[in-house]
Amino acid sequence: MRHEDAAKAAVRGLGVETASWAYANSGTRFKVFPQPGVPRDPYEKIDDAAVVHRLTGAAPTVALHIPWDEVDDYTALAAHARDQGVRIGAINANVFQDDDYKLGSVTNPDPGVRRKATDHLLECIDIMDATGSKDLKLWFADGTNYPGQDSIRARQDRLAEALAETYGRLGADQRMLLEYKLFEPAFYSTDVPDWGTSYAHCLQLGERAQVVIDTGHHAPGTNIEFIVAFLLRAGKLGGFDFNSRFYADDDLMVGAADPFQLFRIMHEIVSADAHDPAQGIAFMLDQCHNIEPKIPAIIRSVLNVQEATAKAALVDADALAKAQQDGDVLGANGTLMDAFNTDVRPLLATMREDQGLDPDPVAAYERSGHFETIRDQRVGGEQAGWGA
Ligand code: AOS
Ligand code: ZN
Ligand code: ZN
Repeated sequence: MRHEDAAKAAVRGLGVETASWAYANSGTRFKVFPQPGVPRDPYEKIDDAAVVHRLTGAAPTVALHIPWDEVDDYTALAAHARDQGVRIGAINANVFQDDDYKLGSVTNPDPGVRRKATDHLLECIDIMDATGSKDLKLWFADGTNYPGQDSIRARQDRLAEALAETYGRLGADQRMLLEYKLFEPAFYSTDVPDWGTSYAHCLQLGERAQVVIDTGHHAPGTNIEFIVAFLLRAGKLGGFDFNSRFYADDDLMVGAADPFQLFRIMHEIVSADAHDPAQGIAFMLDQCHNIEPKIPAIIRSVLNVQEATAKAALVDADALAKAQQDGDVLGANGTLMDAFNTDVRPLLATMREDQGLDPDPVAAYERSGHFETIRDQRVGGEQAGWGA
């Protein structure tokens, strides 16, 4: 197969999961700037996700967040998604927005609070059963602010206990995806601060527990592609929360701050054939569009992931392997850079035309009239729950 055809095939197979909360209003701790036309309920978030999928052909699933997306009937919500041509992706648990969780959720020193938090995780699995979701995504805000505040070791024991109970409730075809984050909201110690901690817990839990890499959750300068390579080799990479950052957990559009980093990550993925949907890696967006229009920003993000994937698939693997074997440092690096420096936009435009899509999905959205419709129909849209 020609390299261009291989690149098109790699991109065509890749599904990017969008997040329900990215369609809703969001902001920083300082201010939420409401936008016209944002969804008023989970059904309308799914409608917007379906628009992104229809225009890109590449966003077949949408992640939910409980309780931000709480509804009476989850089976009906999943049926609505199917009618719109998308499916429910990961169920994101929320054990960080309740007064009881001031000192932690599943690692709280109070057993009653731990029970409440674990019950919420179990409830999320009920929702997975009802919606057909395969992934339970866990991010814990748990940690401490001051040395001596609590026992770091005891908190690990409590975490392991809650994870084990939750893991035991998973169905045979369901996974637990454990996310890590360096800091925030805890500032002294975080209970799942890094991939090593997440990996160790997942290893102990079993095969269906895997690590999620949120690209914004590392110290500056961290080599994220190393983490990708390590976890892939160990069979422990469950997926990504893609976004980009300039400082900390900025949740900006993936590929906006550092497209080269995204390319390096996708190079590790493509060189291990992990972009193949059969490998089960979830390519999710975890972003907030605070000042830019949301749907076009999400479309742009999907395209950014596609571009990085196409470039990664254009790497001349034979030439790279030979240069690496020969110890040809400049040759190997040059092979990688040739692919990164290729403008893949024309190639992706023809791929979309082959798929019967508009070659420019952002422009197609602007022309579609969707924004004008939702602006007029939806009054009083939702706040995601973030940055309130
Ligand atoms: C928090 O920083 C994490 O990135 C979470 O993945 C996510 O933003 C939150 O749980 C929304 O679901
Ligand atoms: Zn995340
Ligand atoms: Zn985050």
